[in-house]
Amino acid sequence: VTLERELKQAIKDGAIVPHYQPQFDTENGNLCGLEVLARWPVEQGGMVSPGRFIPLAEETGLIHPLMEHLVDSVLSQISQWHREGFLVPSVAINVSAHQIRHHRFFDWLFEQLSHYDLGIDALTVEITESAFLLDFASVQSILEALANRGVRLSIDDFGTGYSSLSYLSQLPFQELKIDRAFVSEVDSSQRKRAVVKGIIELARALELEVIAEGVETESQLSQLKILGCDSVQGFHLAKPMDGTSLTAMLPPDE
Ligand code: G
Ligand code: G
Ligand code: G
Ligand code: MN
Ligand code: NA
Repeated sequence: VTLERELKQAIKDGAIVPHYQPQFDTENGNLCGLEVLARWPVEQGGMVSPGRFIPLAEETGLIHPLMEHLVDSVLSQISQWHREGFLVPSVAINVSAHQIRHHRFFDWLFEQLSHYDLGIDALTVEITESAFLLDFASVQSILEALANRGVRLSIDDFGTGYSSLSYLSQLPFQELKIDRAFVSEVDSSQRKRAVVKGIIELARALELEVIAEGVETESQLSQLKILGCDSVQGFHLAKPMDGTSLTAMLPPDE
């Protein structure tokens, strides 16, 4: 109850802030995307883990004001970067299974994009694979409506959802994110490597771009390049950082 009250207050105070983790093109090493990760800094340089407050926010319905606050900060940051002359790659936001059923969130999102004079291509929406386990038909129709409006959809944590692969061909994703559980052993386990290879082949057959998350070593990175992964994200390349630090990584928009 205390943490819930503190979370509510933190949302109200704007104390939960977006951090951005860079994503890199494996072919040329260029920055090709950013993933927004919510951070709740507390006194003495500490952080409340999102692994704690995101599930709490979902249980209590606070995920709605939390995400509205976060996305508003992100759009404001993107539009500031544009004004400063930077080229900003697509920025991925995590949308939970809970929230995706909440139609108002997307209506609100489209309004905010036009408020900030940003195109829909400014954002990518990441949806975790387990979101489809609940109610495939309704998630499918929501995703189709979003895709029809031009939203770039990415399937997050791929490989962990224990769901049938047949759904993948029935959903309008543009990108597949290989879960770090596979990435962490891509260079040490033949079996994990075979799984990653299979996921990439599947993605190719379905014309999806493939990103690997949780890349922590040079050896993982080189295996992923050999296997043909399009892009990579992980501590080895860059950690999530606040908007000010991220600015230094953006190229000029020429
Ligand atoms: O940043 P970190 O890996 O600690 O995040 C832990 C979990 O919290 C991850 O599953 C991540 O997807 C989730 N998470 C982080 N930021 C957000 C957010 O803004 N919205 C949602 N729905 N989940 C988030
Ligand atoms: O669930 P989702 O994939 O959105 O969560 C991303 C989470 O992974 C974030 O909490 C982020 O901080 C974390 N993360 C990012 N890069 C790495 C990495 O290289 N290794 C590990 N272990 N976690 C990472
Ligand atoms: O060299 P530069 O500062 O632009 O690199 C930014 C980040 O990209 C660094 O963290 C670096 O490790 C990573 N990086 C450098 N070369 C490559 C590459 O060939 N492929 C990928 N995916 N990342 C790279
Ligand atoms: Mn994610
Ligand atoms: Na993930």
